[in-house]
Amino acid sequence: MSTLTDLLIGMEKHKSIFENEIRNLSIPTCSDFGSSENPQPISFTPSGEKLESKDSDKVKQAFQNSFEQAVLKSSGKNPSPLSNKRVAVLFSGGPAAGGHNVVYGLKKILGAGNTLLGVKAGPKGLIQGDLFEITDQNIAPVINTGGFDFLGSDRTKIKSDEQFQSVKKTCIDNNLDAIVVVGGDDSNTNAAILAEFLSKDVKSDGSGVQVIGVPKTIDGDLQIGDILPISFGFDTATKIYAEMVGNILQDTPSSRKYWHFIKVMGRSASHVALEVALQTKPAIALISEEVAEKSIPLSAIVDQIAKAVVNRSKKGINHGVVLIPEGIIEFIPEMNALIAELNDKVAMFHSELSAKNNEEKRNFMYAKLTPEHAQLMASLPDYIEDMLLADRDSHGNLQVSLIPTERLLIDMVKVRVSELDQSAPFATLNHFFGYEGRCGAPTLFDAAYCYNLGLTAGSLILSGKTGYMASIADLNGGGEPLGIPLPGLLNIERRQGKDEFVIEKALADTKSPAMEFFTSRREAWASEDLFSSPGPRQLWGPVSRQIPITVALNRKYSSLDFNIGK
Ligand code: FBP
Repeated sequence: MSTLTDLLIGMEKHKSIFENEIRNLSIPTCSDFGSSENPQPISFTPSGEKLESKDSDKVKQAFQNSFEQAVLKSSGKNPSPLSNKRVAVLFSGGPAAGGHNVVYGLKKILGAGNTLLGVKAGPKGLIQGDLFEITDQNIAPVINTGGFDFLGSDRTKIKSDEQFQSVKKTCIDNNLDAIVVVGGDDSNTNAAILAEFLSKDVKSDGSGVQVIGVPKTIDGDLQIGDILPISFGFDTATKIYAEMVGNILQDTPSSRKYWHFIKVMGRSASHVALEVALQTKPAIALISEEVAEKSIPLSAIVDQIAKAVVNRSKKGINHGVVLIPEGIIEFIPEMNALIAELNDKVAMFHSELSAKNNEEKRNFMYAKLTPEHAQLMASLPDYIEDMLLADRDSHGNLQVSLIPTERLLIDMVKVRVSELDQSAPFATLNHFFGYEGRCGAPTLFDAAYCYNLGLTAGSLILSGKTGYMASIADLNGGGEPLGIPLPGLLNIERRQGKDEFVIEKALADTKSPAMEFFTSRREAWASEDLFSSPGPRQLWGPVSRQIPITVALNRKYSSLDFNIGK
């Protein structure tokens, strides 16, 4: 007879009761693909929608073989079955819940007649040629599970000639016909560039290797109106953060002693902060895009929070929650100008800086900056200065997750509250919710969305397409598989002192329905406790089919339900 300890040991290595149950969860599937268990590939036809970027002419010149602007939709027909294709899939950048189901969807749609290979550890693995075959047996344990551990991921940007040649060698050595890049804006930019580079002369007959992107990022900043309502991972991450913020909100009038300053991940855009705010209704939620648009200086942000603290204190409410988007520092006008200069100078003096300790780096940089920026930089606490000087990631992004903005705001608000009202109690705690939300088990939405993205990406490959990103639109309806031409999304942006083709991050629109709803309620949320808790995410039951509130409002859906497969 098995004992309780046997049972517990049996749950090791991803075999908890929960994990065993979710592997068997049936995954809602768009009707275009037929059944979830036995999906059939679709073929594509132009949807009538064309993408036009401000730099289209320059993109056309640079992407002569892969330039496309027409969005593709399902033709309602199945392509004549292709076989013997060898397809590699890789994860790129930060993890996001549902990635394993993209791979599962690809495996299902490619079927037994084609081979799916997994690239280990992201773009770096593609450069190094580190691939393995994905079988029905090795994928089975990761279906519906969170994380990217099946393949691993990294943030290598494929940019040097040598790296591009190594990728070509990997294609030749592994006899590849296609590569699927699962990533965010930067990784899909890389996918577009790879699609052009690999468009011909890779195989002995002079043909190329197809490249298809899949939109991943918890940040939600890879979204394109109705044709790409959201990237995968956003729903799971925001629901996890919302549960945690909801729990803290519930604690505040219980213990009645703290103001919690909670920074939430999301890099530059405030989609995550806005979504969590709409789900939980805290006293204050800052929105970076609004700060930039209205040119609100740091002192005014501090003043706004301090006044809310004092006003609530007058009503006997000495607690609250302030939600802070991860990247707000880049949107505060004076800080933005400083960071822009630092981005160029950190790139310019990279080797000199790398040999110095933090204090030496600061002093070195004061001498290189314009006097106005040097003065601003010196006025900041050391813990902020050091992070502003830290290395950018390989795509040239400031590593905003390392900047403790929540601490900076607490320090400054403390001073301002005591200036406004010395009797207002102001005890604080700070939190950063980021890594907690990226690898949780996917919500039913992310599980379904990702499986269908995998089916769409596989169908694009089997239809011979390259340079497209898979998408599922009309989430409130039955779900519509689309192919979005990556070159149509490219613009020119200045990165690390150079002009580069990039897919621009989709920032939160301050005039969007979601923002309008938020601004119509925030004063009420600031003046008294009106918070609510969305609770833990559900995979079964009445709330399991909810899409993000911001997506439903902005896409003007009539409900919060996703109806894929209904
Ligand atoms: P991606 O853009 O690669 O999806 O990454 C998202 C993110 O979680 C951001 O929200 C955050 O700023 C960043 O990754 C943190 O990066 P790292 O994992 O390298 O610490």
